[in-house]
Amino acid sequence: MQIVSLSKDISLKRSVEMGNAEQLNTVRLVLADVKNRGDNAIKEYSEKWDHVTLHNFRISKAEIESAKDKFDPQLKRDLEEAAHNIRVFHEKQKRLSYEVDVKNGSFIGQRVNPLDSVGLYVPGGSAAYPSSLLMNVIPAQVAGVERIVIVSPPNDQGALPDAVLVAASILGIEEIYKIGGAQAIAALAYGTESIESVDKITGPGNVFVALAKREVFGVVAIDMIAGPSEIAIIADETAYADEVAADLLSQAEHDPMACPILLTTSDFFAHEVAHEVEKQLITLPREKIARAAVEKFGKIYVAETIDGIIEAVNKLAPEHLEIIANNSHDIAQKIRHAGAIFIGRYSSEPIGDYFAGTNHVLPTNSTARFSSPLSVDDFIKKTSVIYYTKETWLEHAPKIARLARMEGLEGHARAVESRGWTKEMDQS
Ligand code: HSO
Ligand code: ZN
Repeated sequence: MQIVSLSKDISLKRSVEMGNAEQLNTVRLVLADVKNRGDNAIKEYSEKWDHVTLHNFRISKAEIESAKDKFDPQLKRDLEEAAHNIRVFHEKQKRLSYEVDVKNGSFIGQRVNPLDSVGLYVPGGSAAYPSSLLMNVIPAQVAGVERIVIVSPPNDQGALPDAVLVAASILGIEEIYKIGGAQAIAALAYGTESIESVDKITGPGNVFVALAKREVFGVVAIDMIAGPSEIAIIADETAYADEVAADLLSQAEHDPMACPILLTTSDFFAHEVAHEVEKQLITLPREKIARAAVEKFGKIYVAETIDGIIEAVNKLAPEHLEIIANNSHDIAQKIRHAGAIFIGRYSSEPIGDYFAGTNHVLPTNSTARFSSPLSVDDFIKKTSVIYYTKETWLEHAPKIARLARMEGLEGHARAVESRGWTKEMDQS
């Protein structure tokens, strides 16, 4: 891992491939085709890209039951405990509707309602993470979303991984379709003969899925478009080099474009960690992916002062930040921009990925400067409510009419006066 001294031009920005013109063209064609031809178009694209002939997209109860029967009971209990922790954490995010009294019995308010329906995209292949299913579905359930749909591309036997079906069934989700790619996004956005459209689409996917989500935005809502994983670790010589190296590799193994970085005030520790990363890479089953990330985007920054590191991290706004130093809590207090902060030696990043209860869908690419982890807020919306009684209307109509006329909007002024207001009533 490259060791450099910390400078001002530190950045997480990788030229993340967000699709080229040809891919965008393909996506637009698929979206239009599914919009026009519905199920038949989806069947054709599933044959072309997923190499399966589908008569029926929906996963049957029998398929879910058989996945459950084959599944390791210990793993099922682990998933259940993780789901419980995630639910407890997200319950705290629920928002209440409120009303503000205005005198004379009038009030204004904000009503909070869940979205009616959401669709979660679960990627296929080695990126099929049951943990991500929990992280997307549970906040939607806590928000009170009635209809939660899962789509996921089938393997060449036309099936979905048992772990995905078991995670879904633990949460009581039954509407699961084995379709993927841009055609699945089209089905969720526009609806087909057999799949009813949803109001919002969440979840990660490949470049075609990401492009399709961007294209249907406006017809439906979408969540963030998350980029490859990032981890920044602030550590001093009180940390253990092998543990810090292991944590850097935990995120490097996600993606060749992942970004693992260490920031330290100790040159000696920097060299120790670089050595450890090399040593551990050799035995990592996903060595190839992790090595690509480490070599291309991994860096160890050595800084003069811890304050310099804090400033750099606030600028970077990394997805994950670990702090393993002698005053970790004090440092954590000074961090304003990060997706999630893991404090101290025993808060290794995967704890957040799987189990603690916080959401692992986090802003990447420095967007933590202005956005937040996936939460219950992503599955609710608010409606404003206004109730004026006659007395309140009488008191304020002249002011409102004056403001409207100031903007040259006579129609607004007349509307508010139309309930019988006369000049004589204007005492204000
Ligand atoms: N670290 C990933 C989430 C994940 N990790 C899923 C393991 N499974 C998000 O950055
Ligand atoms: Zn992870």
